Amino acid sequence: MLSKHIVERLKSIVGISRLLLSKSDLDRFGVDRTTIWQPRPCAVILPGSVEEVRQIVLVANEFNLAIVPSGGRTGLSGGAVAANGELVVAMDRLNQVLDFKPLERTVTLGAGMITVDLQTFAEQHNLFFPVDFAAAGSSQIGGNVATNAGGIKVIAYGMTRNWVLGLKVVTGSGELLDLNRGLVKNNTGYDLRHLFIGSEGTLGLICEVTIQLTRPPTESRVMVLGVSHFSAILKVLEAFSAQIDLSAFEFFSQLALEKVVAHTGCAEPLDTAAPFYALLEFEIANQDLLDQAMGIFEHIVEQGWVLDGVMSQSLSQAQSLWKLREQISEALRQWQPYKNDISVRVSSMADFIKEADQLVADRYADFELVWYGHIGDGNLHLNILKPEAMDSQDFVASCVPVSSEIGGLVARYQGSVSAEHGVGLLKKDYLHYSRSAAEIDMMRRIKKAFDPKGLLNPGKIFD
Ligand code: S2G
Ligand code: ZN
Repeated sequence: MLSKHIVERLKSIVGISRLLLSKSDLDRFGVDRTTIWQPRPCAVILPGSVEEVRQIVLVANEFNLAIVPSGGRTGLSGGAVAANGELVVAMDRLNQVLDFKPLERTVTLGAGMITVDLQTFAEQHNLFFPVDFAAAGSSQIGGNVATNAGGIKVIAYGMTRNWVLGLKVVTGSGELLDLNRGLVKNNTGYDLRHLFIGSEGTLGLICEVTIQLTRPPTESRVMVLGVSHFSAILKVLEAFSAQIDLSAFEFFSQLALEKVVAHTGCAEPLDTAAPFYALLEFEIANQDLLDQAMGIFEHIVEQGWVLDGVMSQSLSQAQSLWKLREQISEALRQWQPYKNDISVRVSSMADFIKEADQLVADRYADFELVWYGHIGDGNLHLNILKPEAMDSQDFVASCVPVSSEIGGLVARYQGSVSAEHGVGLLKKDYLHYSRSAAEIDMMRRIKKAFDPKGLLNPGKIFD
């Protein structure tokens, strides 16, 4: 509970209507898309400028008040959970386009801009922001930077990190840093912006972002292929990527498709069901590329890797096919899935999948498992569905030991226990499978430099 004095101090910065104290606001702003932790922030504050963010952080330092930075709260690892009386600093009001430089194809915007609004702004200026994922309609660009968001186009465009040319951040001690300021070339010591990208709000509050945009893709085609077995997916990836620059290479299991069809009413993509499906997208600059793609398709069918397939003939058909992949997460929500978001090097994927599939089939014999994800960049999502009648806490408790075994397997492949969703609270106990004790100690020392009192998102990533 905040003291009256602190409430007055905070109200004097943002104005009375921008300090929220009602239970409904605390519940709404105090949690992300995880369902494990109860939201218990002391208050929610919505600054209207970078200077107001700085003033809030200075007050927090004066009273040792912990802060949880908040964007769209679409995270899946508890990175935006405020369960211990923290002050939630919500960036929603910092949502304007501040500067657009057509010659550079760069745009500077407030951290609170919704991702899809940036995508739309780019399209309106015949440009393209190439980071895309299911939650883009409600996530904020500041949160995308803080979690180095990935999504469905990483195979061609990389993660959010690749598109950040400048950051204005307020550190945990209230210092304002204006990093890189949109420069393409700048070799003047450590590039501090890259420490903040992916830091999950533990080093500073991201207030403004300068983004590099790029040319829009030419006309593209989407294919959905029915694949005969898990490891054949990698054969299909090899066959296409040897000849064609892919914009996306996703996969999902038959069970994922069944859940999406039931949830959305979408039509099945193929007449014949298959154990797995590959969804790939590529630009067709000319007819030769289209012929090449058809030639590859005939080859992978002859090899027995693919049973059937469909290629989009229009933008709306491409969007319908993408919907089968993009709706998976939403379609699974009702089962409160326990999520594994893992990655290994693409060249190790075939061996890794064999071992992982065997491990989880044995250890999760009684649960429904849904495999899907961005297999083209080495990222697998494994969702364990909670049986309807099972208590949530018991379910999570039964998944934890298996997650440790999966973590051990990931470690053996020198992979990541959090490919794109971040560590937050959910993956803290598994961090050591992917980061050495020396690295984690170094991260603690870096945090000490930027947030000496440990006020920013305490308990996230590591203690
Ligand atoms: C995806 C979305 C989050 C989830 O669909 O690629 O990253 O539910 C996921 O796993
Ligand atoms: Zn994903």
